[in-house]
Amino acid sequence: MTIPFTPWPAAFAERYRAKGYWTGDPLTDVIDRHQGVAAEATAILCGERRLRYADLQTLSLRLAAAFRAQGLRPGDTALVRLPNRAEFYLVFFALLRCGVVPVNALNSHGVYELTAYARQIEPALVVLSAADSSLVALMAQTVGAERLLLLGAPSDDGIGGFAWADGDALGEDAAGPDPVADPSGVAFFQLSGGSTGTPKLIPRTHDDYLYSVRRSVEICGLDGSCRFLCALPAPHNFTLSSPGALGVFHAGGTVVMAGDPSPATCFPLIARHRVTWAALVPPMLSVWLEAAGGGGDLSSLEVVQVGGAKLSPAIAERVPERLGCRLQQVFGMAEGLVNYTRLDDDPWTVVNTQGRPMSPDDEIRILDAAGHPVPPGAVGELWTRGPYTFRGYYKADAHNARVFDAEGFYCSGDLVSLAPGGNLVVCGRNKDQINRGGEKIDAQEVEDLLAAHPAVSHAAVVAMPDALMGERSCAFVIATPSTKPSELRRFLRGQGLADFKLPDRFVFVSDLPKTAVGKVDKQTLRERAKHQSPLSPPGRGLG
Ligand code: AMP
Ligand code: DBH
Repeated sequence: MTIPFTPWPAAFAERYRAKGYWTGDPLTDVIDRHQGVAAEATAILCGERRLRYADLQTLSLRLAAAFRAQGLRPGDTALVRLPNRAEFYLVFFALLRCGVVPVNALNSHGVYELTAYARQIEPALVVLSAADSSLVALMAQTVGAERLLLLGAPSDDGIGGFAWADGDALGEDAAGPDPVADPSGVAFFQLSGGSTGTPKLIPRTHDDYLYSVRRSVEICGLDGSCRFLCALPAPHNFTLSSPGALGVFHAGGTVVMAGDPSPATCFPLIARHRVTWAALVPPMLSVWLEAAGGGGDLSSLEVVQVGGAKLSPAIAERVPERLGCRLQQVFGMAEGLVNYTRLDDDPWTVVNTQGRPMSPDDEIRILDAAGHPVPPGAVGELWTRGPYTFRGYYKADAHNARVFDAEGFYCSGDLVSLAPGGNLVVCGRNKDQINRGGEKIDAQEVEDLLAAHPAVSHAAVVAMPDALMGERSCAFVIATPSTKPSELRRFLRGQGLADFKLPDRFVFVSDLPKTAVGKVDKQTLRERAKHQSPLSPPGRGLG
């Protein structure tokens, strides 16, 4: 059985192969290519544990054998939600080896998101932290305890921390040789920020994802000396592949796991392990810049990458002096296209632009509302296609018909302009989404959940500007007079919605402004939201 997905047309696939982008290698190649002496190098530092490439290979093979012994087969799917620990990669590579296709949910995702993903993929396996008891209870009902793998306390023996929820130990018997993965098929599902009310899944193939990783490594000039701090959530496309942990593995470097991106957690890790690279979202960069003067040896840092949300030039400018390293801006999307400022770009480009596409075969169009190219330098909507940009969301035909044109270009919903040198400047967005410090909130998703509250007759969620986070979320709500924000927050939490999606501000109104065609006028609400102050500042974006 294989996972259905929208393939690239044959002529494109042929071209991408002929140009050497798609090599026909499985994604596990990023670790398996290190054999002999090279396999002795340190792949992961996680707490007090050190995993060599040889360990990563052996342990993921053992875990793959345990999955097969449990009856998992190629074409099955898995739902995984793990914290930033080495085991995340062990599970990921083990699943790739068996041809089991995972959704790697963020650790901030709750019951609501996991249920939505499970509904779409009908997982044959769920992997969770044993500590997440409410999720464990729910998922035990969904897949059965014998298909629910739980991660407990770290164990020296690498996979000793795992056990099946029914109490069985991991099977040791290899149920036959590894099946050979079809590299042109789906390796895993990446997550979309979404803007339509239902979390969307992005099928990524071995061929396309491995190319994006290899090309990222090339552009960033990574080699075995790289020590990369994985401080944002490990499954995020940025931290996984731009060049992220997979890029560092490919280059033979070391990934240092951080539980969260705060200076309190990260600065001691940077000093202790002589970290050279880090990837951050803009709010975290601001916090790092503030904390950098207060001690902590950051002298090993060579490059800090910033992406996920727009970085203001005023903050970008301070990086070299405050952190003593170079800045790289990264404008990417889980759907594919990734733009980088190059390490040898002039300072103006690095500070003021979000970089340019990484592949010579990334095609971009900047179009006005009527679908015509805008004049050079003007703002328009970004459309793209290329060797690692997907051709369709999973099981979402109606939505795909709206966001792809007849030539296979994907509409990112970002408003951009073209700067000198082919660099893009992100100027805004044309999708119903809030970008809260790199964490994307689908407005409709929150609106639908709010509208399910008996006291609420209508809700509209929009972004409001915020000095630290870039944006926070503001919900305009028509509700019965005594309704309190705390009650609505409790209600959303009760439905298992991720915390970062809870509106930062509630504004109760008697009416919502409408456009000429009778839709809620979000532009007017965004203007009104600019004058609201957030109630509480929980969290600092992705992490
Ligand atoms: P997702 O679809 O959830 O992977 O989110 C991708 C979106 O994040 C992009 O379409 C942009 O809206 C936003 N994004 C990512 N990186 C940047 C950046 N460097 N500057 C501005 N927006 C960004
Ligand atoms: O925000 C993103 O999705 C993102 C940011 C930077 C991304 O997917 C990426 C780099 O690959």
